[in-house]
Amino acid sequence: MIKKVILITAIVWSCINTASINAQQAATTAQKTIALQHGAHGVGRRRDAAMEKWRAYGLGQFVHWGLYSIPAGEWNGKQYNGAAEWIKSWKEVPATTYDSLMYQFNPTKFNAESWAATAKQMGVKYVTITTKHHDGFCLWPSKYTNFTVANSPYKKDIIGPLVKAYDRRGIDVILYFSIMDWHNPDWRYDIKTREDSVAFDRFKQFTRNQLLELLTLYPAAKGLWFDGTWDKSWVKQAAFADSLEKEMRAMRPGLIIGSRFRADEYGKRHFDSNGNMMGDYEQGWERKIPEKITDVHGNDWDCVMTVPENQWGYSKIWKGHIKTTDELLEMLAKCVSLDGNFVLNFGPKPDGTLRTEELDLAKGIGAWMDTNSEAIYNGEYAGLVKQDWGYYVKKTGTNKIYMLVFNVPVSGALNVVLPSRTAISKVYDLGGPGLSYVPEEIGTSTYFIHLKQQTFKRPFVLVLETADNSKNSGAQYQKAKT
Ligand code: K80
Repeated sequence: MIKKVILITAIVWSCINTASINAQQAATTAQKTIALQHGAHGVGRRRDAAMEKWRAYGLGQFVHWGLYSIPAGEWNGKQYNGAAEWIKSWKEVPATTYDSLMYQFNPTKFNAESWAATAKQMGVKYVTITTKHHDGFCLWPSKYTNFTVANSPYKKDIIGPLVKAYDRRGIDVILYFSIMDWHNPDWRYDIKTREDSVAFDRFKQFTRNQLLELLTLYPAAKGLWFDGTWDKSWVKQAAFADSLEKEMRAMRPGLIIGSRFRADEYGKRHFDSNGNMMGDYEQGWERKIPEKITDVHGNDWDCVMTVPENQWGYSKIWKGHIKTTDELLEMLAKCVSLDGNFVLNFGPKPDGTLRTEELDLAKGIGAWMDTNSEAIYNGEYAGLVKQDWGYYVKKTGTNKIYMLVFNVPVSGALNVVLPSRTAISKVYDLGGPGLSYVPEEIGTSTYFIHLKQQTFKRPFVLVLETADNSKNSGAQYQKAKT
């Protein structure tokens, strides 16, 4: 029997509006909370060093690599309409023929050091790498299946050298792992019969073995990124998944796991039946970005993004709109301004090299980061009213507010509204040493920063250094009586 308890939760929201930016409004809501065996393990953000570091990353890289890079979205000359890494699920592709792609996997030009160098130059602080995607092919020599890189012509482990190369450059590694496995005969979408249940029990042990194997083989990896966890078969495993999660966390203190790993006993995913997030950060922002701070409910989160509309694995042809460097930078700015990290996907080619388009984007983003990364690393929601020119980012423990400017108004004047009693002591451009501005005060804590030119080729960052103005009343602006 489920014991029902009533909890009165007092939630204090910081209320942000133009009239009173710092106004705090206390709202008290009564919430019904049910006792859960397999719900969230904690409420609120993790404050340990590993998670504080994760929170400060700002920019990350995703890597989708596997057998699917060989067909690259094409089978017998026909184009697959879905994402390239899903090609095995296409009716045109016989499952066994797909699996025999293992005998063609020979990335002779693969160089972990060169991938890591590209990522470093781009300015990423973490990388998420597919160890096993839905097709079940393992990029590490797992001893629990023959379907691994060890049985390909390449033979060598891919994950080990990548972990080493990235880690050596100070880029944290997260291991992507798909629970859904199209190769393992014990995988089921649902469990309906006794036979299904027996098979899936074997599958659960296989999954546990592989995960513990990954954590043992790659002790430098900081976290696990789960995918393929939405099917009924897995959703029904609340107790098993919960105990496996505890086992992994005990094995690796500080381990970071997103909200996509397990469901609670009522089948609720990401957020348990009481609305509390299961895992350390919200994994719901795949190819989408929140609009406003209230959308993220005070949680940690990251957004994983593709360059074309929806291709993760290497696809020979990129159809539709291809995102530009500046569009991606704007997404990065928006994510950081809303307390999230932005993770850009790369789909390496079957020979082990990165495609030119991705190398160019990495270069472009890296060049911008060289000048402006100060506004990205350790950046967080600034609590200011958003303006049309772009995004504010605040830096914890400093008096700095960054203005990431993407849209310059025809007036050339950037509007800034600060909390009352906050003055601007200095304004300067990160990209122009010596390029500074004297803001014009146009109202109470309201300023115009008049730019010195009207055309800008790239997004840029202005730093506002703020000072406490409580003693200096400054100009008195009259309020209208309405
Ligand atoms: C799986 C299922 C759907 C409906 C959409 C995407 C995915 C996988 N998650 C991404 C991170 C990719 O790995 C994609 O194949």
